[in-house]
Amino acid sequence: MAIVSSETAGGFPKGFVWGVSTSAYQIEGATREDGREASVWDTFCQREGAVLSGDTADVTCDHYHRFREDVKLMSEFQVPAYRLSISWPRVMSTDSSQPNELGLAFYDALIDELLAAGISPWVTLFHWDFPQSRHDQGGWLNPRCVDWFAEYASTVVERLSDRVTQWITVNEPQCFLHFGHGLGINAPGVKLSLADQLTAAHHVLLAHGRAVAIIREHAKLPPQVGWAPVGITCSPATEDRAHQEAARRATMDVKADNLWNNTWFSDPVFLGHYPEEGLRAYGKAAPKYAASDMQHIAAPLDFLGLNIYTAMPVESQADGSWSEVSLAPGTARTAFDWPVREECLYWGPKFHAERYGVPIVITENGMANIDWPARDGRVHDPQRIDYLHRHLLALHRGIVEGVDVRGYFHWSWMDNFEWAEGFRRRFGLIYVDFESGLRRPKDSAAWYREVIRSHGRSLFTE
Ligand code: IFM
Repeated sequence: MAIVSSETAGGFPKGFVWGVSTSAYQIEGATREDGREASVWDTFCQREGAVLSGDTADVTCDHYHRFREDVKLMSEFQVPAYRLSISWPRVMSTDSSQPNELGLAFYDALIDELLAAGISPWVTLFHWDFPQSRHDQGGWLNPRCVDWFAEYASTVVERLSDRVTQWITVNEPQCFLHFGHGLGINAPGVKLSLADQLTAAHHVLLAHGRAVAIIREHAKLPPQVGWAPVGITCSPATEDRAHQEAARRATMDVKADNLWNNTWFSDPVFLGHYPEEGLRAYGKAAPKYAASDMQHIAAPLDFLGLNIYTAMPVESQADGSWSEVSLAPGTARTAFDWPVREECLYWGPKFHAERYGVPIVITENGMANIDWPARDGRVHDPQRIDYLHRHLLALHRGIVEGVDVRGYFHWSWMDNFEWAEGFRRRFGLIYVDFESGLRRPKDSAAWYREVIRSHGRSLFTE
């Protein structure tokens, strides 16, 4: 990854990467084509009441058939980098241990199309679509899942690493473990005990480490490797030192009853051990493991990807503890009810960079909205533009102060299947009519093009 220079005044550092993100399951559709195996999400979508309005991703954006059109649109909007994910059940055959040639051919064609358009592909190996057949064999709870993931990762690296240099192993382990294996409200929809969730999490960490080793050893071009946990962020109520310290501690805290935290995941990856607070909080539920596991998990990374959407304000208490601060009535919220708190892109990267000492890439940030085509046929989304503007300025502030942030990927390039929330709310810069498949760039797409074109300078002229 190019070293970012300190020329930040009025713009972003040289080499800073602008991009957009999607994931395979959310956009591809074609769930039963060309030998694709069933994913746990296909099964989950069939479960009565599991997904809002009974929506499924059988077609979603139909990107599998329309990827050329999508890449062309990206090129028209001058997108330099595109973060996509590979569908594991699409590229491994029904017994999940043999490559599926047709699935791989799809990604070959997609990567070729991107490169021909001058767009750099950032490939995520696992963004939640786990093969159903592997889940039936125990899924992430079965220690063999590490080998299964290694087979899959080797297949993808062997096939794509002559053209792909940017790799992300796993997206948001907190989400698919907490929501999918703890609360059971995302696929695979199981409710494991805390101890079992932590065992599954340990296997995910090992699978991540194996994938890093595979990429480093087998990539045909020099790779850059990272991973993309959810960057759960707390912000200080005011910039008073004590509140800043409270926010830092709250951001790195571990709650005893769930896996929704940063450090249980990123401490092993970057520091080679589970956090003390986590071991204390989880007590007997914490996994037992071989000492050598941590060496594999802590395989060095080039960057930490952070998916950050909001922040929870906290304040310091007289006894040194921290507490949540209630938001003012009427605080701006997105269509997901997530508070609009742009300071998340200042404090989140800063706290993580200070703790882990690695370059940061914002791998996701954006907002859900209820967008629709207006009578003039265009999709006006001033709230998304304002959300982005605020967040990019907050990110810039950290960069000026020395936080090493190397890139920003907007979530999402286009409206898509928002997991258990179906299609009702939209995250895209491109509006998708899910009946006809028609794409319409929203106003925010044109606005973001200007940010990209000016390398962030336009943020300071409006
Ligand atoms: O759509 C998701 C994505 O798949 C993972 N991160 C959060 C996004 C918005 O909810």
